[in-house]
Parts: sequence; structure tokens; C-alpha cells
Amino acid sequence: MATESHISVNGHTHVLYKTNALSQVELVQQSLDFYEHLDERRSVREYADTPVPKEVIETLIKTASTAPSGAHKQPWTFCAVSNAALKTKIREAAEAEEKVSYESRMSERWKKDLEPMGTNMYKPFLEIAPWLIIVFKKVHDIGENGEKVNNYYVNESVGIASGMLITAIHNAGLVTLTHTPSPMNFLAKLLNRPSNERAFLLLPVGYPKTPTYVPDIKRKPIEAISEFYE
Ligand code: IYR
Repeated sequence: MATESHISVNGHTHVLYKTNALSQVELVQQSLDFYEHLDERRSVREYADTPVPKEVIETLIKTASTAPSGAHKQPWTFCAVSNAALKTKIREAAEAEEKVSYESRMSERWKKDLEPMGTNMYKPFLEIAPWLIIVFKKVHDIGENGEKVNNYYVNESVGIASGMLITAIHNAGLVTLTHTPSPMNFLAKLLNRPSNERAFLLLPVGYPKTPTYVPDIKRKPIEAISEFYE
């Protein structure tokens, strides 16, 4: 029987999936190449002010939005900011929250754990990086008559999309940082977001400052992060 280009499931069209099966040898090599490429990704806190074209940011966002999501609701909005005045407002508000966090909200243990990263309350990258991408999660959608429409597994979905965005940024030869000023609600206000959106993550995007140094961290070996049941 000839393979159909599409079929019907519950009255909905399903299209033929384009498979991408590799030979065993290619499979081993391709997975290894990608691991080695991603193993070079590092969180970078110092940026060059070199511009990055808007088109690139749009492509990175489209890549993130290929992520799987609960019932394919894609419960996210990626806000991309290059406007200098707005970046300054974001920096000022983030630093105001971070000051309180570092001075009173974070435990001594937490601050000790962060010592190797060399973080502090000052966030110049929020003005220097050419783009800030603020990821918002949609806790629900808003229907035609203003009613709440459910989304599913919102944190998981937006977390996966954010991971794919970080991967895409690295793949483009750019750098980013998962910045989470806490609390983050100032971002919804500054960016005029609708009532169903909550800030999830802030990612500065750009080229690293040259030279840039990053903490000499090591990643856990396979034995420490996995268990095989064969
Ligand atoms: N949000 C603060 C503190 C901070 C917390 C964690 I957990 C980090 O891995 C890094 C920083 C800041 O951005 O400095």
C-alpha cells in the first residue's frame, strides 16, 4: 500500500513525519558532536555592546517556539528589548530588587554558594547587551469574550522553550545568562504585559566582552547524573 501524505485522526489532519534516521556510525558521531558543542556553552556576565541584527533574534525566538508544550498551547511570549531607555529602566528596577535580595533576602549559605560565580547586585549587562529577551509564561489564555482559557504544564513548557532558546543562542555563536531578579513582577509592568502573563526568565543576548573569563566549574560525570536500567 502506498504511504499517504496525510491521514485523518479524530477528524484532524495528521501529516507524514519526515524521518531523519542516521546510520549507527553517524548516530554516534552526530550525538557526540552536538554534546561537545553544547558543553562549550557557558553563562556569560560580561557583554560587548556590538549590535546583533533583529532578524537573528526573531530566528532564535522562532527556534524556542518549536518546543513541545502542553496541548500545543505554546503558553509563552518572548519580549525582545533593544531600546536603550527601556534597558536602563529594567536595569534600575532589577538592581533595586537585587540590592534587597543580596542585603536581606538571600541566606548566608546561598551567598556562599554563589561566591565561585562572582555575582553581585550590580547588573551592567542589562544595559550593555544589545538585546534582552524576557520570557513570559501565560498562566492561562484569554478567550474572545475575555474569559480564562486553560493552559497546561505551563512551567514545564516554558522551561523547555527557554532551554531551547539558550541552545539556539549558543549555536548562533552568541552568549546569554539565565538572569532571575527576584521578584520579577517589575518586568510585566515595565513591558505593559497583559494580566495573564508572568515573567519567567530574563536572558541578555549578545557577544561576550573580549576577553571574558568564566568560573572554572566542572560538570558532573555521567555516573553522577544518570542511572541505566537495561
Ligand atoms: N538573582 C541573583 C542571585 C543569583 C542566584 C542564583 I541561584 C544564581 O545562580 C546566580 C545569581 C543575581 O542574579 O545575582
